[in-house]
Amino acid sequence: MKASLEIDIGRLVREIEELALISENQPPVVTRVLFSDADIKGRAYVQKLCREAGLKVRQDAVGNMFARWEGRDAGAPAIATGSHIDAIPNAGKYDGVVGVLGGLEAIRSLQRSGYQPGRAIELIIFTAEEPTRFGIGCLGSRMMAGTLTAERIASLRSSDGHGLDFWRQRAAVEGSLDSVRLGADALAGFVELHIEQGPVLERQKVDIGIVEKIAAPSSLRLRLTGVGGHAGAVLMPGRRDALVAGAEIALAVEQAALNSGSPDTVATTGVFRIEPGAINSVPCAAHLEIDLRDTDVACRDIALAKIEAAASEICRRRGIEIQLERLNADAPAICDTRLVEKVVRICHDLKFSSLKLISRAYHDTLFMARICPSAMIFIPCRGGVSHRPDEYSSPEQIERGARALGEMLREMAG
Ligand code: HGY
Ligand code: MN
Ligand code: MN
Repeated sequence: MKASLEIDIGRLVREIEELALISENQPPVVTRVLFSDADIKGRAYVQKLCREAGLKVRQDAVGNMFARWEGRDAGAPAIATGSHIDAIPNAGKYDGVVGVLGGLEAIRSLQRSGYQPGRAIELIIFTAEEPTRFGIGCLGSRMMAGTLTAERIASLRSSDGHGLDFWRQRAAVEGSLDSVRLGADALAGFVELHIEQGPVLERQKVDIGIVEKIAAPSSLRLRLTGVGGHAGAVLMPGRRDALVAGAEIALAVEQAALNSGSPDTVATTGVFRIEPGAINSVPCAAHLEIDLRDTDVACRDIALAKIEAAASEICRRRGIEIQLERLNADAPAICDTRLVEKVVRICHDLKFSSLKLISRAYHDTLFMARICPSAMIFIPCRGGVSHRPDEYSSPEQIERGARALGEMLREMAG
């Protein structure tokens, strides 16, 4: 019987707390948007920890970081784990970070046990899992999977109008972008540790979630242009108020999800900016970003078409000009059944209760599953809360996740 792995949970929790202090906001609020000063500092912090663990660190042309533990079988494709450290505005400490620092601690616990991997083991810190910078999530893993054309990459714009090259230069990330794509046999397998970002595991008092499927995400960006003017002088008939048109669209978004016929359809108008934003000035423009998902891609696509049709009809009726951009509409990911069964058995051996479930949040595994057999290990988070400063998983929950991950890596690396 293999010696069971010892996770240094004290150290892991300290590192999670230290990384949480690297934020664009005051603690406990974490914000670390792609290639911001906080993101750049956070990346340097994690790279330092990886080097201290004796891992060889490299970075690709879009900033995906790879920390590698060489295997005995140098020619064999590596296996990998990892997640992200970028964080949306007003976020918590654990989303993504548990998979990065928990992945590093899983590797260190294997090193301490005297284990020598057959295949190399890579810890991947993905670029821009969050959509905040460019409106599209999983930018780094999408490009590793080769799902974005050169034109699409060139068209990426942050809200202040800058393209990807501006942000890469800011972060001293260089290289040709078409070198990011991984070859079909680059990796033999991938497994990501992540907080559930939902209430199921806590409600059912289960230690470990084993993801079978990741829901199908899509997002829209709308630019509405009306006619501004003096709030006192412009009478109501014939107004072309961009905010009110946007508000009607946001209600149509909610209706499309409520009336989709599927309890798994979720739709959110998460960004709604107006111009000029003065109390006594009729809004002349509105910028909306809409997030729509479902576990069933056909259902998602019906709701997506409904939202696009409603937005056009509302703007036509209100005399508002609309620019509508579909940023992404991705297929769901199915996790590899053999890896799923491995996690089931590892949990059994470790005496952790486990439950197979669907991930309603998307993750880099959504795209890694297009490159190699992939799986996800979830741990509970308090109240299912995430993308909020009060996001929380206990040291015991994190330790169980890291131990299950460590055993998984040991099996996958042979
Ligand atoms: O939005 C998501 O599902 C992920 O947390 N970025
Ligand atoms: Mn997130
Ligand atoms: Mn995440």
